[in-house]
Amino acid sequence: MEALIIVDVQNDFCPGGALAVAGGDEIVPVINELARDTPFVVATRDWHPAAHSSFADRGGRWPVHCVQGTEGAELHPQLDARAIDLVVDKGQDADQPGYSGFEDTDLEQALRDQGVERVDVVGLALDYCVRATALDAKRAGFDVTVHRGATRAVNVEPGDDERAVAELREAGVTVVG
Ligand code: VGL
Ligand code: ZN
Repeated sequence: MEALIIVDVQNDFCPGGALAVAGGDEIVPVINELARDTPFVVATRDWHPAAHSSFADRGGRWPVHCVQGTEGAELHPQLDARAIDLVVDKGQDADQPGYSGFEDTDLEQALRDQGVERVDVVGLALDYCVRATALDAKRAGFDVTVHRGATRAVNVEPGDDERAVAELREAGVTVVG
């Protein structure tokens, strides 16, 4: 059994959003196509409390983004909601960045309950939450593939995307175009 994990395809990570990732919206049609071909589809949401340690106003590295219940935290409107079986909210602990969809969530249990063995990971951002989610999936024992063309990177430092891909491969994650 195979699952697709769509990581953080939310308004705040798309152009016009608080922490916009270049080309973040371009991956939506690609993801919708993958979702149609996958039996179990999970969408994660970065879902921070209004006061979060990763926010610049609290000394963190990111602008305020994906605050629970705001429009910026909603999934991108063009993402095919009918194809999504489960939404997993993460990043709710004010003291942790909460990059991985497996961190303090029941995602692993939900995948096990479905009999999932292989997971495909796509979404935003390649060098943060996609990276962390794919690495945790691999650590949990799933067979993991990242579809790079269905991701975009923040690239705070040039080359962060390539470093993320190298690290994923090193960990045994398959990265395809
Ligand atoms: C993310 C930075 C801060 C992500 C989330 O979804 O990749 N990046 N919070
Ligand atoms: Zn965040």
